[in-house]
Amino acid sequence: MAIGLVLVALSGSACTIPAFGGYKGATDQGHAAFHMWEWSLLTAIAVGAIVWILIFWSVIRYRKRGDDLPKQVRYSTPIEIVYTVVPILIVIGLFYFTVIVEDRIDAVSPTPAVTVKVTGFQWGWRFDYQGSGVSLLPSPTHPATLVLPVGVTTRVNLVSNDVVHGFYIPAFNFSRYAQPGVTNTFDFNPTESGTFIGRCAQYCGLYHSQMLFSVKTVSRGEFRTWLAGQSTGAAA
Ligand SMILES: [Cu+2]
Repeated sequence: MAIGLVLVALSGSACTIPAFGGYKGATDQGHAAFHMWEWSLLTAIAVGAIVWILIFWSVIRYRKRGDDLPKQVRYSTPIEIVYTVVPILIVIGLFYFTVIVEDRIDAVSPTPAVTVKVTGFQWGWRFDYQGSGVSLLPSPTHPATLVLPVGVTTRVNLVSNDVVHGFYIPAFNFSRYAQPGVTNTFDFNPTESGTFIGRCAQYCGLYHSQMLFSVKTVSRGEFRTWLAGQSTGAAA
């Protein structure tokens, strides 16, 4: 099982390999999340570097050399203004870019090429391709595989049949609750073909750990052929 998961992880292309401690994202939305993470981390490194430099500089420059203490002051208005204003500007910047990126990730196209209803249930995932009659159900030994075309928009309508589940695709940098009575709607625009692991990210009961699924991204042509094959199977 573990070897299988490693193979699945390796079978994805370069973009599934973590960078900066995160996935680069195999969708447009996932790329946006990755760049947010990348720049937040670079900002944190820059702030950390400035703090460490200031610490070491003051430790070395003002170390005790005899009893001649430096000039003692109660406060320094310019420094206090700087260390109040600069963090506020950083927080405003992070907030601004977070809103921009979240809007990008949550944006839904009025004309998706494919619409899939994803249903979480105790304990598995069901994928219904709207307008084609194709339904993919897991078996105890074979989790279902969500097949998506690369380069076009797939709309996902996410629901739950029973309790709260977490629809999580690490390589897409994407996770969303599947909640009973609520439909969560979002789009995926896959940018590369590959096979990626999916998980339930919300502890949902006894067999939560078996709520696995796979995501396979294929070219548009391969997707059409696959869907037609599944439809014929469904009709038969
Ligand atoms: Cu679950």
